[in-house]
Amino acid sequence: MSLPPDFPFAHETPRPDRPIVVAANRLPVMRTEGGWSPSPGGLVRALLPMLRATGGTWVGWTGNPDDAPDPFELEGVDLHPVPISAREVELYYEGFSNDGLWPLYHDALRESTYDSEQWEAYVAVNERFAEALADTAPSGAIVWIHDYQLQLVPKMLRERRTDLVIGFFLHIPFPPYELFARLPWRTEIVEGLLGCDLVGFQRPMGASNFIVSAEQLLDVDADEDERVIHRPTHDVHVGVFPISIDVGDVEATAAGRATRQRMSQIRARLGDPEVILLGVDRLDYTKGIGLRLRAFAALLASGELDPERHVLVQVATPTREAVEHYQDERHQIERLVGEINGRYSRIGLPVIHYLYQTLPFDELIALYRAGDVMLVTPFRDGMNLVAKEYAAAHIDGDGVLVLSEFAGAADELTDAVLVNPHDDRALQEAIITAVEMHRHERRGRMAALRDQIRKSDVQGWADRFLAELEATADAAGAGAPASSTLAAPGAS
Ligand code: GDG
Repeated sequence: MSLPPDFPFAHETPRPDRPIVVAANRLPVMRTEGGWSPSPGGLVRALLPMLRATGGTWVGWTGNPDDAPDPFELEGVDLHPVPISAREVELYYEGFSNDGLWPLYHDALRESTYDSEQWEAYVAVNERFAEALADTAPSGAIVWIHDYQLQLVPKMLRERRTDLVIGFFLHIPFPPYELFARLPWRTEIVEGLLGCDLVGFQRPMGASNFIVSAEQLLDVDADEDERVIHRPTHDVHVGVFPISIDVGDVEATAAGRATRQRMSQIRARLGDPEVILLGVDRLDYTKGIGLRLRAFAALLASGELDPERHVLVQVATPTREAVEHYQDERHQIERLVGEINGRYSRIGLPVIHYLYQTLPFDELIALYRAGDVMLVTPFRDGMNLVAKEYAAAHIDGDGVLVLSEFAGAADELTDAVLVNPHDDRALQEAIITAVEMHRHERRGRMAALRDQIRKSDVQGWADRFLAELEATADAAGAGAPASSTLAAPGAS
């Protein structure tokens, strides 16, 4: 069973003794002029130091098609590139992962493509990851596999290496069986994940959806209360591990002089409005950007918001630009921004400031600090780290978070203004509640949000997952080199 959410975090959770190998679609690095440097993002910041401390390895793709450099070391961590061809990027990544699984796992918000050529590429790339892991993982190591692109790897790896302890974390929601059942390869996906010792989800709902799917499709023996699925060869534990952010890093950046100055400059550049509303999202149809823009426009039309006093800044980070649903979404949003600005802006003072750009982290934090009301309104989201970053950045103790009930973050951030974004009027009311909220209430809610976020940062999340994974393996007596012929690294 999973540990309670208030389980002691970070430094209080002992690190596993075994070597750790992480597998994710992407390696945690970007190519720079001088070679490689760590990619930005909380997951990388949480996992790299831990891998360094345990002499660990990361297996993944460089992000460039047909790019297969030899394994190399970065800051004490071994990186093993897995090559993916341009055609496989189209079929496995843009196709099966992002045009098949992604919409299906997000409430089927868009039609999924189910294409057997894409599926075959998904299988082939998952095989390649399993091979790379089987070749590199030291005997008895913990292997932690991440996300929907690699759901077949646990089973493929267990077939090759019975000595390993295998964990998987799904960063996005796991859908209810009624939706999951649409997937032509639903049984293969569930069997893939059942190769794990521990499968982790963001929310309790994801964990129970997965157990129900396993029961429906494979007639497994499952204990739903204890969250264990019994297999002939091993037990599969299912847990809930809400991911978080590097709170210290966000707070430190937010407290810097440069950030304070930039925040004042941003306010001035926006024409010193009374209230700055803010949205920060990858430009993804799951994030509810259009819906938020329409709510803003309706409030301007009704006079409840005033373009002279209220402005909206929307950062929409480019993402998956080759996938048609994303191109459509971008066109719709940009048309809406144009329409609303055309109607309500004044010379030199647009009512919506729209940035289709990836901003530097410091600039993002300055924007969070400048934002009086943060709008996080996804139709469905595994967690949503932007909501947590906004609260962590508000070291001034002020600011209001409007948060969709359909984001995983809503389970923890109950002091946000929670809203059902499918309900137009409710969303408009939530925005007005946030804009008009009395300072005393704003500060009370923000203090509660910040307390909650500080209780669980990303390092604690990783430590807790790994501690539970190791505990399940120890309980099962795993870790001795396997008696089969496939035990040793490189043997497969
Ligand atoms: C998936 C799940 C889950 C955004 N724009 C810029 C920028 N960002 C950063 C944010 C934040 C991250 O990207 C986005 O994280 P989210 O959690 O909001 O969303 P997804 O990308 O969909 O992530 C999600 C997450 O995995 C983790 O498990 O929470 O539910 O969908 O950190 O700050 N960063 C910079 N410039 C930008 O313009 N530097």
